[in-house]
Amino acid sequence: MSQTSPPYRCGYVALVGRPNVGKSTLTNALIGTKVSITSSKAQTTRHRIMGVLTRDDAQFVFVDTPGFQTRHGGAMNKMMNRVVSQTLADVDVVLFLVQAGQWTTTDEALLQMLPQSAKVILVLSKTDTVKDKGSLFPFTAEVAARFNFAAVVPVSAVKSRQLDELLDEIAKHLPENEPYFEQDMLTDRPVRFLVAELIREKIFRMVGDELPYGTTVIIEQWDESDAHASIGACVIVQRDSHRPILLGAKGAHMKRMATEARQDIAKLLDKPVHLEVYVKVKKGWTDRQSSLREFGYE
Ligand SMILES: Nc1nc2c(ncn2[C@@H]2O[C@H](COP(=O)(O)OP(=O)(O)OP(=O)(O)O)[C@@H](O)[C@H]2O)c(=O)[nH]1
Ligand SMILES: [Mg+2]
Repeated sequence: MSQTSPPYRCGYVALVGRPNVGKSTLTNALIGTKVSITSSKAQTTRHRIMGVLTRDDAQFVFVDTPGFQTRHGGAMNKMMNRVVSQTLADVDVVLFLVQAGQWTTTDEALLQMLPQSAKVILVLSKTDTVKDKGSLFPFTAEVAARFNFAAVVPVSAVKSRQLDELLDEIAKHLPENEPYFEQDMLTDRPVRFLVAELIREKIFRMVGDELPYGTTVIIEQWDESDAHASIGACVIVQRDSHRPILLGAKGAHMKRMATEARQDIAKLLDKPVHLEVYVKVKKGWTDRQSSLREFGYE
């Protein structure tokens, strides 16, 4: 770096917001790679997931978080909310996502938790869904008046609108630091985790509302050579009655989900994949701390 170039910036940037507001889609769009799964169902993300973007002038360490919610109790939901509050305490910049034109009591609750210690940028998400753009001005002014936001940026992750503007705005507020990670680092999550998540994503996307919340995926077998990978994954459900729903008639439903997951995994690993998926019942696992730990939840 020459004497005259501006100092390099690097820091942690959390994405927080109510379930389904578009945090994971935005994380993936900002770094340009899929590190976090997405679906139209609320509470898709369950872990803190890091995604790194390295530019010439700055390195952004994004931290995608579970949707913060105030409606459900249970060990799993408490754990997910805890991830949000712990992440907020530990970052340089916060992206507070609010869906353009929609303000809810959950947004209000999260607003109360925003730290004074970090720079908070108000991000209005899914602007492509708003037909009357003019209506966004009063909405934006009203939300912007509720907190000392460092900036307000409307975006559409799906249409890639305003993403560079958002990155430039974030970069201004990152501390001066040398990059924390190698340039080719994309996430801190091991590839096995990403594979389990891709399978969970298909379940979230392809089954009805009653099932995904009591479901998790464990990788039980992994054989990989240069040319090929053979993976065995177990889907844990919390009720006997969930097994036939997941499998579908003659296993057709599960077969479809496994096929879609296998295609994504083959792309991720860049080689052909043989994927076997089976189902086990573990009653009430989402309410037990010990099961959460056993299945890799923090
Ligand atoms: N039209 C439109 N849809 C979007 C946009 N961003 C996200 N979505 C959709 O909104 C839904 C939720 O997106 P996610 O990225 O999974 O939301 P999230 O905030 O991570 O949700 P949780 O992990 O459940 O808290 C998905 O169906 C996305 O395709 C956007 O910019 N425009
Ligand atoms: Mg998410």
